[in-house]
Amino acid sequence: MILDQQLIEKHNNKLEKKHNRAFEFISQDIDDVEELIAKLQKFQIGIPSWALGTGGTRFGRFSGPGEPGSLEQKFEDVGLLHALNKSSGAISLHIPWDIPEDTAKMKELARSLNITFDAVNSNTFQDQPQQEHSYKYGSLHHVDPKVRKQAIDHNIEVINYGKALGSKALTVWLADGSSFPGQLNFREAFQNTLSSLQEIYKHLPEDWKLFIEYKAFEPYFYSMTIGDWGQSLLLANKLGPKAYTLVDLGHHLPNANIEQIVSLLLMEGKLGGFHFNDSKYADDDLTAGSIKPYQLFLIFNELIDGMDLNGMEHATGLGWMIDASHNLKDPLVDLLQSVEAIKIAYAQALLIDRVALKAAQQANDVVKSQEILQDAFRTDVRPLVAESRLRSGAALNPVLLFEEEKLRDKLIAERGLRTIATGL
Ligand SMILES: [Mn+2]
Repeated sequence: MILDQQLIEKHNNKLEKKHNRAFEFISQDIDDVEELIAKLQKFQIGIPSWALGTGGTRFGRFSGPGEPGSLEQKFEDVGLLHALNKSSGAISLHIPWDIPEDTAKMKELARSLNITFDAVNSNTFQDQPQQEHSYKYGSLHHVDPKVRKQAIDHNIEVINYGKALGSKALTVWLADGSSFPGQLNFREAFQNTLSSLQEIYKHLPEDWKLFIEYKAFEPYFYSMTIGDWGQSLLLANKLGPKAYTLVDLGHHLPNANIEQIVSLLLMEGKLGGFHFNDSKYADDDLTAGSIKPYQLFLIFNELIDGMDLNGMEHATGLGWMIDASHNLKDPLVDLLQSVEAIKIAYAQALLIDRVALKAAQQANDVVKSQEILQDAFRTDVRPLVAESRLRSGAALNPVLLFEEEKLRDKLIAERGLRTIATGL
């Protein structure tokens, strides 16, 4: 479905008066509001192809009506999101759930929808029907070289799809680990993983990045072979300059200080990408900012601080992507809410008085440091984010427009009630 631009204009006209009042009010206290708005306009968050259908849990999946039944329809959904918020201008493909058979046609479709290709993702955590060897006991870390070879070849195939589409990064997340003490020789598992990644790295084009994602537990419950940022960083350092660590917010043990991890990875020049989601317990796949918005803000504080120090462009310096697909909300509305929460946290972090914060830190002024951070966090920046959307030709309130115009009903009318998207 292609969104009629007139619907956005009609929606914006209705809300503009109230919005203008709110925007003028907040603008008075911001030194360079134009620069801030320009940064917000540029900031794009990639949408994963597997988040466009309702996510399941290990107990079941309750698919919603009108889900995208093909890769083309997934592209259209991302195009729809991007038309609504002008902040979701990229799609991240997961192979083999979403194989672009005709890459020229898919590129053309993406171009027509004004979206680009984010990192491509390999999948060696499930067995596919025609596959020779099983990944039951892991993939790149496997004790059997034949299994490792199969997993390496799959990753090279994913790179080739990405090359044809115009992606610039491969994300590797491994479900390799063990569930019982004694099952694995940790050292050999790590060394096998390293040598497998070295093979994949050889096939990475010069201008590509390899993102190594870690996860503390699940699907294995005793050890994960790339279980934390230390193990990921170790691999990235051994692989070379094109390899980076990728931080997924849901992949840590409870109460981990993710902002500190982000800070140190940026210091080492080894933070490559980011997967946004939120959680109460672990990898809950909930909407970004729905449970711990202050943590999200503190992470953006470190991201901006570290990126500015390294002279990195906020919008393009790291791979920004949502990785969440839960089982209750309409997936498109959920993604709109996630993008909004991410941009709110980014805008709040842009408001931090960094000179004053530095001075307070140097003076060991603990109270002042907290006041400076919380002053930014407690500022209602929604009019700034809305203004950036308005100037980009998007909707002032995308979630409201989606509901008012009954966009899901229109998708159901096009696709029917029973289409089911590929994914978890
Ligand atoms: Mn992830």
